[in-house]
Amino acid sequence: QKNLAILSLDQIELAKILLEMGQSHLFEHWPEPGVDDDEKKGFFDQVSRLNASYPRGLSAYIQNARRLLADSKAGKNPFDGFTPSVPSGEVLTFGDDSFLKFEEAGVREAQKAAFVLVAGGLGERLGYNGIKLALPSESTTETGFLQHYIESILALQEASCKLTEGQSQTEIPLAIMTSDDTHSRTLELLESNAYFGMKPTQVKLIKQEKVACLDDNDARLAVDPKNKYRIQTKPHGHGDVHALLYSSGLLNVWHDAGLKWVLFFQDTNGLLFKAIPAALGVSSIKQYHVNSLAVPRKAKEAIGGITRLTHADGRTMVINVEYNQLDPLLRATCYADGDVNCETGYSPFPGNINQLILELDPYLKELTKTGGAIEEFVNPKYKDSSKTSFKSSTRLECMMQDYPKTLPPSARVGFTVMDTWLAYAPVKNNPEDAAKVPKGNPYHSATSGEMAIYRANSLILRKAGVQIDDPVIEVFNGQEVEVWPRVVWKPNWALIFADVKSKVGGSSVISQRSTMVLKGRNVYIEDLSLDGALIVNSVEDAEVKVGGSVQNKGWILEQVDYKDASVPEEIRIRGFRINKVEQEELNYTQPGKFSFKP
Ligand code: UPG
Repeated sequence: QKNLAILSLDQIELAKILLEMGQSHLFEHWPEPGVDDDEKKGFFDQVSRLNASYPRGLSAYIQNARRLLADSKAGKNPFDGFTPSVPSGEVLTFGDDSFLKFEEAGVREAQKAAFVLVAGGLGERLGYNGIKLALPSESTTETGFLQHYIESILALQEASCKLTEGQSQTEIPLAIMTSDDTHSRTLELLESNAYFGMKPTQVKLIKQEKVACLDDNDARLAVDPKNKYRIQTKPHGHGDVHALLYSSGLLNVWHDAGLKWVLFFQDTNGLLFKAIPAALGVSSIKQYHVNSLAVPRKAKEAIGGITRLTHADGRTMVINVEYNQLDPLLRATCYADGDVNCETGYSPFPGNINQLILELDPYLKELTKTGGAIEEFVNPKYKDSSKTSFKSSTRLECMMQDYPKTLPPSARVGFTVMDTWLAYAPVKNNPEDAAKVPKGNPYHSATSGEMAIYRANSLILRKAGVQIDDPVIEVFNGQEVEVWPRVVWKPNWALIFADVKSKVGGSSVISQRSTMVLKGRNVYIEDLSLDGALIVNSVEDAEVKVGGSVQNKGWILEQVDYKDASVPEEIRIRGFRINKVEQEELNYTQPGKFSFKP
């Protein structure tokens, strides 16, 4: 009470809310006015932020927490009354006629799209100290994830405008959700690299706030162990992205600019943009309000399962069931063996890669009602079976893929399944954990993420008629992987399969030990026989034909032990480094037509 005198009117209001919500313990240890007054004001600054950043404020947070904690204590199953079954979606086969049709439609639509990258997570499982967006997606060109994403969006922007000639050049917006853990380093990465070619105004950073931790089933907010004038906070999860897009006004801006699609994606998937054009094409042709991208899922793989849930009362929805909930849900219903592979060798439930495409208009209408609040969950670690106290404080969490849960049955919610080799290779697990993944399941490590890029590019070239040697199996950091020729190209060389087909001709051959890097829009490969390393750098207006026999010592993969602390972390976590012994490097810096044939 005595401390009220030092507070502003707004702060007194916040204090009243806290007292009404049973949070008087937060002030119990406060000394007399005059002692630590600045810290006390700092406390209210924090409370004010917590209040403003949660849809409907801190009191709603506490109420929701009490409800969810009571459900958790009572052992209430969030899927009570629902029976899971395998849903059917659009299954695409790379390179066939319908795939090509979807890709073209997707490129056409791209100029009406906005991209949203969720990158607030630190990636504790990876054990990498930097932000994941700065991590090289592969070490042949050392292109980082953020650079690759931005270059892909720029290539898409250009291709889309070209397809609909006559229209003004669109700038596809990119929003990046950061958190206190990643914000300043993300901004610095962009600024020190001239936004990787995007206009700075094209990129918007939206920062998620953490939420208050909870000490007990009454949702008493936890005092920060490091500062008695602060509430302890933890991340709320990637579901925050919806509320932030709405409260920042970005959705309205995009809507007013005539945009039609919002595409969400995650921080480390080097293959994703190979799948985006076709997936967007599916959204457009099938008129999906919500389209999730999925890949065949191995049982127990740490990716959610896309599931049809049918309630006893007749309601149904197609939704992600998170990987830790899928097995108990299946066991409790009609799948006694739980999360196991079926006769195909895969889980019958498609795996959610959390690439969501939402149609903007219905999305904005829905968020106008909900403010972007997403169904939350709580996961307290109880001290004992009485479930009356926690081992450590907990908090509410939410996931962006739970957005469709509140949609009416009339909403058109679908999903698109693509081959894993084409669409999904995240970098999440540290070498030790990756090496322990059950045999046959994907590692989701820096090693497998990089190898997947070479494999995808090699397979695409094969499909376009290039003869590519089979891979060899090698072990890096205890993980057995296929090593294909290290083929890398910039997104503006080829974005969709039709681009690749138009740029390779004749009969070309690439040996397994080879490296080929293509940087330049108009580079054409014709009757090339490559056994070694070939690097082509070419400016926009040069047209270059590369063919003939290129043979040299090439670039060699050398083993690195992840425990060797003398090696930089981004190399160590892969288990190899590239020794650039010898290469043919072609540089075209002037406009004109060129042909290379040794
Ligand atoms: N992220 C945030 N804020 C947070 C937490 C995470 O922005 O508070 C970002 C993070 O940077 C990453 C993405 O969200 O880009 C996903 O986080 P991650 O830890 O990689 O997610 P997972 O727990 O592995 O699972 C997600 C989905 C799951 C899906 C899988 C596919 O929840 O359903 O199968 O990603 O990769």
